[in-house]
Amino acid sequence: MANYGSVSPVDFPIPYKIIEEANNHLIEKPQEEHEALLATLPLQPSGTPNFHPKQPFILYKGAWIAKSLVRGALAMEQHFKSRPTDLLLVTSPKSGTTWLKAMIFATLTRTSYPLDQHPLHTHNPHQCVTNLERVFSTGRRQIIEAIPSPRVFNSHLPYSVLPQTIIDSDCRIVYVWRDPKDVLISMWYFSGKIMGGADKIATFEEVYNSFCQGVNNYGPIWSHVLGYWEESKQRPEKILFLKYENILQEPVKHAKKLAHFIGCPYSEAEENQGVVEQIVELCSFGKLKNMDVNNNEIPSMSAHNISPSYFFRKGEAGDWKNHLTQEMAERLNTIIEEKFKGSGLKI
Ligand code: PPS
Repeated sequence: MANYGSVSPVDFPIPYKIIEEANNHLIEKPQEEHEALLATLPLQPSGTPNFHPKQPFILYKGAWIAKSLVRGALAMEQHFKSRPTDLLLVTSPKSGTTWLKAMIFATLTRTSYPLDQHPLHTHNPHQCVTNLERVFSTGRRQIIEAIPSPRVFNSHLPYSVLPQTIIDSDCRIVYVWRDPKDVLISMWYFSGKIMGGADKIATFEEVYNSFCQGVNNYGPIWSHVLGYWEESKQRPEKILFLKYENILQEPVKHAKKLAHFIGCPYSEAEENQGVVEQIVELCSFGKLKNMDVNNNEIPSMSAHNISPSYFFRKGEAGDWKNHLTQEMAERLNTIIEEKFKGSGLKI
């Protein structure tokens, strides 16, 4: 395999983990120059739960974000240089990030590897596509620069927090959102796994109430969705706006749409050979959930009490019906419908 320790020309993305391992000498001490600003930002209201007690949410440009990730966003604003060939997947957490990381990565690399030897068999989707604000918060900005084009990243940052370079450049954004009620349930279970029981920190009712107030990871969720929705209406060539439930319902149609948007549409020959269906299958919940790579421990994740298996739970639409009372569902729906009013968006 080529040496990815320096920028070498390739025409497909390399799993981020391989680049990081080849460039680990570039990791720096995280920047501390924004500490004064961080100290002035409002802390989450008392009584609102947070599953990372050492990482309170702070209010930055209208969004509740864990402190270290605001640090990452500030470092991105200062140092990140977007390239026109960059591709950014943006989601509110628990909205389909893992799935779309796999889909985007597999789509872009489909002619680079036989599908049965594809890197997704040996790398978790999060090792293929990394999160920008997280790597910037951990002193890895030089690694980001060392990645050969085309680069693929993900971010959970709201549109209002994206660095100007991303907004101004020709790079493209794929945005995925999901019924917030299912986001809440998915978040509850994920946090529970990390904490060895979510109710060690807060009751489900407390988490629900906080979510309804907009105080959750990168929340409020309605502002997150609306920010990208409004911009995608203005610049459809820049932002592809997708919904998790729609992809679940018609995966092949969405796989084609995605490939077209990211500049590598399926040829007629590929379609006739069933390549679209093969990519959809490779990235399907059932396939990824059962791969060894998504069940074995990964040291960098274990350090944060995360197992790759935590990213695969049910992979369905509507699990909220098993957890929310009708009253709870109606209250959250009403809040969101009110916020979405006039935008053309519906849950
Ligand atoms: S994270 O932490 O933000 O990266 O989490 P994210 O991947 O956005 O969300 C996790 C939920 O996505 C489901 N999932 C999938 N659904 C469909 N297809 C595939 N391939 C897939 N992979 C992960 C996962 O099960 C979580 O949803 P829930 O409702 O908890 O099952």
